[in-house]
Amino acid sequence: MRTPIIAGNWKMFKTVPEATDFIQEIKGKAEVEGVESVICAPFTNLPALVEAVKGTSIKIGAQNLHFAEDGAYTGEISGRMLKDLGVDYVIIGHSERRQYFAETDETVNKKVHAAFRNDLTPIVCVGEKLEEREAGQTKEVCKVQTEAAFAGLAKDQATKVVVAYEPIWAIGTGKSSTAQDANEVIAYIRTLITELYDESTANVVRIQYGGSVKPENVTEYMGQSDIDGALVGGASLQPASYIALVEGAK
Ligand code: G2H
Repeated sequence: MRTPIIAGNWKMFKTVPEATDFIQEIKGKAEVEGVESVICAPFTNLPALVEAVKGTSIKIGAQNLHFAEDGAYTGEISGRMLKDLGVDYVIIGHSERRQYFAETDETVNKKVHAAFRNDLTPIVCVGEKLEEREAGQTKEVCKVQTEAAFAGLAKDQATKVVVAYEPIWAIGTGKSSTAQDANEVIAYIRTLITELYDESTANVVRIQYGGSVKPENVTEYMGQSDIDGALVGGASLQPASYIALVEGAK
């Protein structure tokens, strides 16, 4: 009922030629019926990538946006600018942005609204730090972040949000959450959406797992009842590995 979604988060990797070569290599391969495939690339790559994926089912996303449409915000990029390029998705509130760039639950929510104003699909990241997990606060942290992200969204907007549950201690560390643990938290996030809206809304919201996902473990995550895909960093940077991830999400 929910279409699985694999999103590669390239973070601050790849020049334009590297990015377009990658698309040439995955064309026709990282295109599996019934799986949505999204590459979230640095801003500089986006125009070339939108062009490179024309005629394929691969979608392009950004990794951030500013919450205003335009204005005196040196160095920032707005949703209006992304839409103008032909971008479809945007990652919002990744833990690296929360940690290094002072992103807060409030700015995440403003950015989610900015995404919808510009007809972009937000991939909203939530997840706990290691000390929060060890203190038994995983669900509480996810609740606060999820409720803040969805604040003020109408039901039809809420159904389109993609949530990425990324326990911070599992990001880029090689330590992944077990599929069962990730599923338990993701099922909990779904109950939060039921409380905020209703069951039919919660049943269509796609919730990904993220944190050291690779071709070797993607099928285990995808086999869980509530996990609808993966947000993948390191393992999305090589064409063969990315293709295997999309195939593994079938
Ligand atoms: C988490 C993830 C991508 P990685 O940041 O969002 O990265 O797969 O390298 O842990």
